[in-house]
This record gives sequence, C-alpha cells and structure tokens, in this order.
Amino acid sequence: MSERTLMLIKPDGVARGLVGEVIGRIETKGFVLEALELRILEREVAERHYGEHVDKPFFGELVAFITSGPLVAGVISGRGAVAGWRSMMGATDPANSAPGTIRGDFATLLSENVVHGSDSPESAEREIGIFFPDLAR
Ligand code: IDP
Ligand code: MG
Repeated sequence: MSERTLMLIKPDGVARGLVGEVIGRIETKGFVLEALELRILEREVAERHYGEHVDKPFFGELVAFITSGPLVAGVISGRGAVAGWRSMMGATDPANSAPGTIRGDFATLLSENVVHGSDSPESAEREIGIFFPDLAR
C-alpha cells in the first residue's frame, strides 16, 4: 500500500533557501523521508536521470542546470506518494501551476521550477536506483 518516489529540490530551490519550506511541506503532509542528501550531480548521472528527454531541444540546458550547483535528493514514502508528491509540486510550467503548489507558490520559470518528482511508480524505482543504489529493489 505504501509507495515511494524520488524527490529533488533542484539547484534553484537550494540557492534560494527553499529546502526547509519544501521538506516542511513533505513532513506536514505526512509522507515519510526514507533518504535525504545534499549533492552536486555528475553530468553522467544527470543524463541518466533525464534520459527520457535526450532528444528534446532543451536537454542540454536541462542537464547544465541540474548539475550547476548543489541539489537535495530524497526518497519519500507513503500512500499514493508518487501522485501525491506530483500534486504538491504543481504543473511543470509555473505559469500554469496552481497557487498552493510548490511551483505555483515559488517559481515563474519552466527551466527553474524548484522541484522534481517521479511521474510513475516505475519511474520512481528507476530514479531511486540511480540516486540511491542502496535502496534499489
Ligand atoms: P516534470 O519535471 O514536471 O516531470 P518534464 O516534462 O519531465 O517535467 O521535464 C523535466 C524538466 O525539464 C521540467 O521540470 C522543466 O524544468 C524542464 N523543461 C521541460 N520542458 C521544458 C522546455 O520546453 N524548455 C526548458 N525546460 C523544460
Ligand atoms: Mg518528468
């Protein structure tokens, strides 16, 4: 019944001092933090993580940005964690993210939209394996 998902606070979120805000929302929602770590991504790890976007015109920009500074990576768990965390994040483009969501409250730019969340349970297991091999199933 419990599900897990990968959560990232992207370099813009860390640089802007939003770590406590984002983690606080996860905790008050009732999700459980299974792993949490500040790190700078290697290019190869970023390219694997965003592999589904390799043919998109923004891929280079995306990898450059996600490796540009420290980010916070975490695994969160709970009932409906994948969809629940995506819902807390808000729509991908902050121009369309509802107020009350993280992107709706804290972002204006599509390329700097503060957070990441896996888009399915299958993606979550793939992404958790990339960031936290010790937690792979
Ligand atoms: P998601 O983060 O909501 O799952 P995806 O479509 O998987 O959205 O895209 C990954 C990330 O790539 C987005 O969060 C966003 O920061 C960035 N991105 C998506 N589309 C564009 C674009 O058209 N230009 C620049 N960056 C984009
Ligand atoms: Mg995505």
